[in-house]
Amino acid sequence: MSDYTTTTPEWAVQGNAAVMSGVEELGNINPALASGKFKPVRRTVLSEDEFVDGVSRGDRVILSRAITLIESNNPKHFGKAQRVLQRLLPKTGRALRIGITGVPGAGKSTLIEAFGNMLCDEGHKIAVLAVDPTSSITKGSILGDKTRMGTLSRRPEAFIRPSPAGGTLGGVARKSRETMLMCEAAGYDIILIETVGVGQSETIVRSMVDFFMLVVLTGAGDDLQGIKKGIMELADAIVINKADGDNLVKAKVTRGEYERMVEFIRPATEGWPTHAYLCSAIEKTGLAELWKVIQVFREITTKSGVFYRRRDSQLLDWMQSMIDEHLHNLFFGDAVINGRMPEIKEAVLNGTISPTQAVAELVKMFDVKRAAERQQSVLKNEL
Ligand SMILES: Nc1nc2c(ncn2[C@@H]2O[C@H](COP(=O)(O)OP(=O)(O)OP(=O)(O)O)[C@@H](O)[C@H]2O)c(=O)[nH]1
Ligand SMILES: [Mg+2]
Repeated sequence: MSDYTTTTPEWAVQGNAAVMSGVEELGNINPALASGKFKPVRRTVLSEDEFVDGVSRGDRVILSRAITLIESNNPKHFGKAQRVLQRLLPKTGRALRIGITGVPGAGKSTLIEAFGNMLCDEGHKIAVLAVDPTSSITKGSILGDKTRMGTLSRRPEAFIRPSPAGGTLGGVARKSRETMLMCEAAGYDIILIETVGVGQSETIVRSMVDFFMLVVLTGAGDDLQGIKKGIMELADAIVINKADGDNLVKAKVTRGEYERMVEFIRPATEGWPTHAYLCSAIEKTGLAELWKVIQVFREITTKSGVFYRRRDSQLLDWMQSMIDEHLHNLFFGDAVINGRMPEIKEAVLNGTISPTQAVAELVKMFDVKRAAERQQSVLKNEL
């Protein structure tokens, strides 16, 4: 099969390599190319076998390309990506998946850098991913955060990948999950996923990970109001970062306040009480303790069965949400439905028919099989 990246210029792929190695800005490469100084190099097409073998061997360049294939919106790449992933599935599921959310500037990236380095020192292989549904505009927060992950991005044991620019929320969720699986198949045993705590991205990440932490700042008074109670209910740990220098005393007070708050909140994980912890990503304090907490969490929840029960329900929820989105797109993307919708809406507003009757009529008009045929290529893009 020769359907992959025959025309992808070298710099487009180097964009990812640059993030991993922390060598050059993407922006430094484009102008040179535009000026005609360098000719774009045509990449060889990798076969399904080469993808599977390369990822299994932990080849970072091939892993990067496999993720690009997963992220591609070209329907031709979709089938190939799925076949590669299918073959790699037996190698997935062994990593510990950790999500990190928090307000902008809380120190998530700095914490990941310090925490990731510590884990690499202990012999782990770390994959750092980002989920940022707005990344088509910002080009992925991690790209901008490269300076905060400078040392981690240069380590051979670490692999850093910016958020997919998926378009739809469902697209970003699917691509992020499959990217995580690819990294697991490549041998990364700890996956760290950063997301800004806005919109629905934290819910997406919670539904992908085993352990979820909320990074907050000191000065609880203002902060607590800025943090949605809903986010606290998703967290297995609340990490008060920047507990250093003059801030330390304040951080301890903040910790007490969060401790009192979580008493009134249902824990995110059955049998695991959420607590607040102090750390400083800059001074690298509290990180070893945090890691200990996560290990105890894994031990307890594995023993109780909650760990793998959550994984199972995450898989089924994922499938369910894709079915929902699929059917939604099929229905609302259907030409017949679209054609009749204005007049039916009008009839509802006029009081000629009830909303219930309107739905019954629309559903009667909806020919699933024909709509599916019409929508097939569109759906492949959006899945
Ligand atoms: N004093 C102190 N400053 C810190 C600490 N951690 C992060 N910072 C600083 O806080 C600022 C924001 O840090 P980031 O790691 O970019 O925060 P973030 O949560 O990833 O931000 P977004 O990606 O924009 O959401 C930077 O200037 C860091 O140097 C810490 O432990 N102590
Ligand atoms: Mg960040």
